[in-house]
Amino acid sequence: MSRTFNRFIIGLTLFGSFFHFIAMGQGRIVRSINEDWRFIKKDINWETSTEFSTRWESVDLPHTWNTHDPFDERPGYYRGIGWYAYQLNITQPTTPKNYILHFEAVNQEAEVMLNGKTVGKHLGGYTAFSIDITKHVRFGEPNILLVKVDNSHNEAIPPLKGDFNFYGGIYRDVWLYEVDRTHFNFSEFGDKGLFISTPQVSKEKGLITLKANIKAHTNQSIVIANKLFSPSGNLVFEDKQERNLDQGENEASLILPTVQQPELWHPDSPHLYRLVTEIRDTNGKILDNQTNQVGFRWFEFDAKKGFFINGEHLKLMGTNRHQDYPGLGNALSNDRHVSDVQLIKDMGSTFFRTAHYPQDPAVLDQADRLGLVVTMEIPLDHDITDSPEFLDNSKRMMQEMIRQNFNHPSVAVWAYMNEMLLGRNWDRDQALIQKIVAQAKELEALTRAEDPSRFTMIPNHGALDLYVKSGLTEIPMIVGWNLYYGWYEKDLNGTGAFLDAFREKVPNKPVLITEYGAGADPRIRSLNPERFDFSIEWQNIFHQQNLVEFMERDFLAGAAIWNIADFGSEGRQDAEPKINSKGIVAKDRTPKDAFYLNQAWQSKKPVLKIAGMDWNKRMLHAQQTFPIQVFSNQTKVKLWLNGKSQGKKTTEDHIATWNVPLQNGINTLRAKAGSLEETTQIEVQLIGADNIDWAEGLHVNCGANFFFNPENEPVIWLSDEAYSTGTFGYNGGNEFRPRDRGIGSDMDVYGTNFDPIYQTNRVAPNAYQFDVPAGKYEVTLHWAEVDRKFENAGNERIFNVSINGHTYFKQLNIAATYGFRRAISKSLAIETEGGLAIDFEAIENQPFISAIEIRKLF
Ligand code: GCB
Repeated sequence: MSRTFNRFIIGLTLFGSFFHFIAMGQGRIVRSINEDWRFIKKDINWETSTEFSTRWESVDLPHTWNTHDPFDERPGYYRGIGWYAYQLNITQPTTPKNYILHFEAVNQEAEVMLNGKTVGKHLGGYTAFSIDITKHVRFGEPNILLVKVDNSHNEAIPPLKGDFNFYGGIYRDVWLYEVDRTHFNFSEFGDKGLFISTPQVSKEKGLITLKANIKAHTNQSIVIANKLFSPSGNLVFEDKQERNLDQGENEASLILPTVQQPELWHPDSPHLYRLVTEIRDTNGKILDNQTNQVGFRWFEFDAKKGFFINGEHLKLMGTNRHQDYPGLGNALSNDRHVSDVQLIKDMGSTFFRTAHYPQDPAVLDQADRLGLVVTMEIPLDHDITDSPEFLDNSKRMMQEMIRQNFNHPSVAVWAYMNEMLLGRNWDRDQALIQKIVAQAKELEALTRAEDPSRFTMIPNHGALDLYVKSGLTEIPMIVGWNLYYGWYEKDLNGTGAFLDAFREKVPNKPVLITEYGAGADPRIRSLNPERFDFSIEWQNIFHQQNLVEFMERDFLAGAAIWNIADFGSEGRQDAEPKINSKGIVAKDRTPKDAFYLNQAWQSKKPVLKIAGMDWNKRMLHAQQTFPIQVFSNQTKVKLWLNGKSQGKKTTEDHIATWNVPLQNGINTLRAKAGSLEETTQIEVQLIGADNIDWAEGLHVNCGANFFFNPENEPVIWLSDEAYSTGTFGYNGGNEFRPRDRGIGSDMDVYGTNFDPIYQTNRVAPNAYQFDVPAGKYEVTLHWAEVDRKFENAGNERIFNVSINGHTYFKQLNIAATYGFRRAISKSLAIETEGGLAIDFEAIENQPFISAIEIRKLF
């Protein structure tokens, strides 16, 4: 042992535990090695490094080093090298054993060293890999396991791009297997050496076939014993088949006894059988064993009629799912994975897509248990590299994904390539498009060869003609479309027409909507929702319209919402920068309205939910009535406001709407449909002539059509309003609409977490008028220059601002003085005999204002 190594061991002896494996012929022993690792976020030369003991932090797996840096205001996050160390102690077994390390996923390149020797490497961040370390294990003394992890951009490894964070680290579980020297092979594809198929299933009969890959220590005879237990735990059959093995790897195919009248796996009744498979020696001693769940079901996708399971039609309605949680990055516990899948089920869904990569084994186990049909894909997102390495890596990922997840009854579709033609143009990019098509063909052929029992799919973005022309729509068995009509595309009603056009152009391919979604920031609410305002209410409108279009089309096999939960995406600059807010639940999994709306459409259980339940503190501009919606799958719903009936309504496409006279103070809303009942309380403050509490303060989000309620803040920012006597409002000017897609800027505004205040502006107002009584006021004016037209020196906006005739800001030049996209606030103490008039006078270009706060001091 080298000196360096000794020193390293000394540095690490505080952690690690001894594994006492007791060999009793009971088969394999499987243990996690997640606790008490050491980690350093930089590259080291481990042979010469002196930092082992002092500078490494103690971490548990799952772990990522990017929990926070993708979310700060600095562009980028650490994509580089990190090192992990673990001290593995293994006692000498009584009979020789093999030791296999199994990493569920490491993002994205891993080099594993044991006792100073490289024992394995793996490329790709979303699939598992196994390493047989037997030869390198030292019994009874510390074994030093080092893992070098690199999440740098690598042209040869998908994904090259993507609207999600490529968090680096050992972010899923690591396991140590102790097995007999003859065992199910842990192949180079990260699988467990046993592939279960159900090639014949009907209501009458179910047939299970097995392909076992067994590594034999020597030429020997073995028995493969299978026990199948029914969903209720009764033994269905016991089967034993003898095989002669040659030393090394052996393939064994087995046909198991037919199961009569199998209990079928279906979203409504996900019956799972348990199959215990053992390798025994001829004396009956168990050498190795594994247990798998088996589901008897059959799937069909039809271009005209959609999806069928076990011969029954089922519209696959569900969501997409990313592995992402605030403060954890991608390093979620199995409990969190499981509860996300539960959430999908709770919504009444029957389906989800693991976009854009294979996910944790816990996800698929839960999908099997809950009866959710899954489409799973490799992370080939938006771009390829035209290189043999890239294609080889993609193919390898595909094989790994398929072999590792083969036994899950929930998986119906294997997919690869997401939106490959986004931003491409046939005339300009024809050569590249053809290369993409060529890679697609190879992946398709490989997938069909690996698993003829499932379907293949490519999800595309909405450029119908381009995909058809390229030939990409002809390659997979199912075509997926990511459609954002009413979000990226203006036309809210466009989805149906798109689908019809596709059906006409490509009549023979089954079709799934693989994504549809609209961003919604739970802090933003609107009575006049519009596309791209990030209001909860626009998300509802978007979902409602799309759901109507989907249900009208029988040929559509199903649709998956983008996304079940909000997730981190460092490049995004939406209302909450760095977050993709198209989730129907928030980052912390609090449901948004759209969750309940979808539940009303999808669930077979009775649903009744008053929309906006979590918008329970409202400051509203006084008006006669306000809309209240109830989402329900019941036909008739009755509503009461403060004990007074508002009448019974028939739900239309699962929504009933009333206009109700909300009052100042607490409003109690009660909805009832049959025996279902829901009550909610909303505290309302109506802002009207002469009833403004100026001492409490008034906050106006200039240029905004929405209310902004920052979390844990006592403040509600009001939408912008034209002036009316006795209240407040603007006089002249326009909302800042820099893009054709909607209100406000798409920019991360620095120096604030309240970006929606600064992303929207009122441009060229003549004045804002506040009809305050006499007194002393604090007036705070907010600005951020977020209009790219005025970013550069020489073309800035310069203006004066006066209040009640006095010019407080002369030649104000926000961009030049404070910088572009930087939030600033200026407070003034002002005395008035009554009224505050804030006037804007242009000097260069048009003046603007982001927000105004008025608070009476005395
Ligand atoms: C897409 C992508 C997905 C994005 C989504 C969005 O089409 O497939 O990765 O996150 O759109 O929100 O823009």
